[in-house]
Amino acid sequence: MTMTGTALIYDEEMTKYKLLWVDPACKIEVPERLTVSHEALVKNGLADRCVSIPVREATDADILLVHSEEYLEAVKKTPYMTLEDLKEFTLQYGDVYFHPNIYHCAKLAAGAALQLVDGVMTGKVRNGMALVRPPGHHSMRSAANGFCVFNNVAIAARYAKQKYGVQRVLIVDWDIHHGQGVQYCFEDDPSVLYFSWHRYEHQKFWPQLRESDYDSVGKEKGIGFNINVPWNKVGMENGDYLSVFCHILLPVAYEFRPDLVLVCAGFDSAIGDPEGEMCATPDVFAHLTHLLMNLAGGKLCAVLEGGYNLTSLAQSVCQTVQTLLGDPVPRPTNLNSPCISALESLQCVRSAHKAYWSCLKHAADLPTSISTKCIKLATEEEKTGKGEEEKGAEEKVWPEPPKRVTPPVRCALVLPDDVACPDGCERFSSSEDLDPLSASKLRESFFKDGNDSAALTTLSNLIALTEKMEKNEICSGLALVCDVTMAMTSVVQHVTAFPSKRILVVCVGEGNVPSHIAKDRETLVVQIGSVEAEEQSCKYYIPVCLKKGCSDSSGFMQAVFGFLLPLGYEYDPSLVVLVRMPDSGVCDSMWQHLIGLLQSFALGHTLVLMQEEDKPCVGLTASSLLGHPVSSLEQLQSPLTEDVEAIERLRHRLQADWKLLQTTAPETGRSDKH
Ligand code: X5A
Ligand code: ZN
Repeated sequence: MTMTGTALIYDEEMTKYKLLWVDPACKIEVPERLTVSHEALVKNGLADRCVSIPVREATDADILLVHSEEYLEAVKKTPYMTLEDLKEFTLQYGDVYFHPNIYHCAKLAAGAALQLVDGVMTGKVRNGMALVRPPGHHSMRSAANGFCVFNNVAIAARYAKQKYGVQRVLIVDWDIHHGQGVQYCFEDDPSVLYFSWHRYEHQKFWPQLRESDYDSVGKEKGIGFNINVPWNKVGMENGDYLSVFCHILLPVAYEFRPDLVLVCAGFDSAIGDPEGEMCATPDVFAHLTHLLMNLAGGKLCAVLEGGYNLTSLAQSVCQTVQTLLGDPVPRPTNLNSPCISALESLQCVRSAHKAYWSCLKHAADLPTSISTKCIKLATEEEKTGKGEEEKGAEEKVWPEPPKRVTPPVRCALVLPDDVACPDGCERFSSSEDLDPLSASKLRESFFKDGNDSAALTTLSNLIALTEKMEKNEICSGLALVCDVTMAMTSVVQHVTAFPSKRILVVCVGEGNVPSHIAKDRETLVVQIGSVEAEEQSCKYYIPVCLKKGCSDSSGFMQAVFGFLLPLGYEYDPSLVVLVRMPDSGVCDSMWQHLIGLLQSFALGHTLVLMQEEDKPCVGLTASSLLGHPVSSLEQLQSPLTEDVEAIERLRHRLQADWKLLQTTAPETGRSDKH
């Protein structure tokens, strides 16, 4: 088991079928979707960095894990059909076409997903992506649908359970269409959690199913294990997507504790796509991928579904694969507040699932006005004829995502000489002395008596390290110091002396944060612990108070997903300083997950400050800074009611300033404007 490396599965053969007649519904599903995606990976040097795994044909037994014998036998005949027969055969299904070579390609597409599962489950690679055609998530037990022939991801999930005894599989479907085939396959199965967001427009958008709405939560034993997030407007942006991840998917996924994550990786949810008509930019997929990468010990398999704007598709595929490879994620771009319609969906989903997930137990109820009023508005809008075609017609333009550069040093440590430097990291000690001005400032602030030269050296190393991080010569850092508060203070003072530098300080555990840091708007301080100072919170000092402190994992995760991540995204720091207060009580795996998640910000520039007695944690901290997979948390209990209530009070107070904290739609003016 190496658990490193990223698989790429691709075979040109899957470009060798196409639409042979005129059908406006199917003309966007072209072979170039695959060639441009693959060429972009090659051109960006990403294909070369992946472990290439060959495709195989899925066997009958594999396909029968999901599909009926009658259906398989029918599809088997298609290679021998005449054009007329193929057209006729196609007619019994919705929005799909057949070709003499599609059966072969469909076997390869499903087989590619299985090869990927094999690679990840045997530990040959950590994660990977399969570039396939035809896609899979619309196909049903006995029907092709929506360009899909066999349900690649559903087959992969059943296969993983059968062959590897995987107990829980999370399927994240970020394609812009509802993967109804996946939903039907697993709706009564609690071992597979299916999450899908999709353009819905109150059932006006294809496939126009009642059961794609938020209230289809699964059935029988599988109740609660089907999560639908309907988008009732087009034009959703990065902020809408990330908000759903923070407030729905991530808390539920961490509570579910999957052993394997499968992604129905459709990129028709990206800007420029003629089907989705959404406005999320390709770099958002770096974030979506990154946020899922420490679930299931890092075992993530992404399988291509839709994506019909060739430019947007290729860029999005590159962002996804580059993130799987472990490169630092870009700063979030175009991050606006979630729109009202997105907030309505968010609120509906959270309320529909509150009975099934303890992380959502205290979610707001649904005001009865939402669903009914929305439908009314939708109809009115139709009458006024606010032309959807008009909106779709304007060609979207967006800048190409900037090249993502990985600093030569991934993780550097400032350590006392007697502490060994972990593998893969560099021990940092500044070659140059601190400039005289900074040195005298430090001496003045902390060493009035001027005798602790070891501590002064540590602090000046720390500052030199921070400077190298700013220059992007070093990605992340870790320092073991004798006083974390002093170290935090000197780093903050130094960095905020430069204009446009913004620090997100995350304090884990108790301990006073000096008030000048707390009040400074160049720093956002979020403190998680049994901090008593609830009333003192202001826009830039946010204490999230937990009765039992950081040892309470469920409360802690509630704070991380519901507060820290949305705040971090909205603040968009240039540096994250993570301070581990002495006796914080945080458990090792939660600490590691926190580090992984914080690397969503500031190009991965995270500086961890720990006090010397936390020396035993240096290794696992460095490992997470290097991006190594983290093992799952132990089972989460219900968060304490009083904690959740305190958190909700804080949310209400802060959401006027921090829009990504919102989990409900405002009471008035619903959904009439994007
Ligand atoms: C895989 C996928 C879309 C089908 C749209 C048909 N299918 N109108 O994106
Ligand atoms: Zn799609």
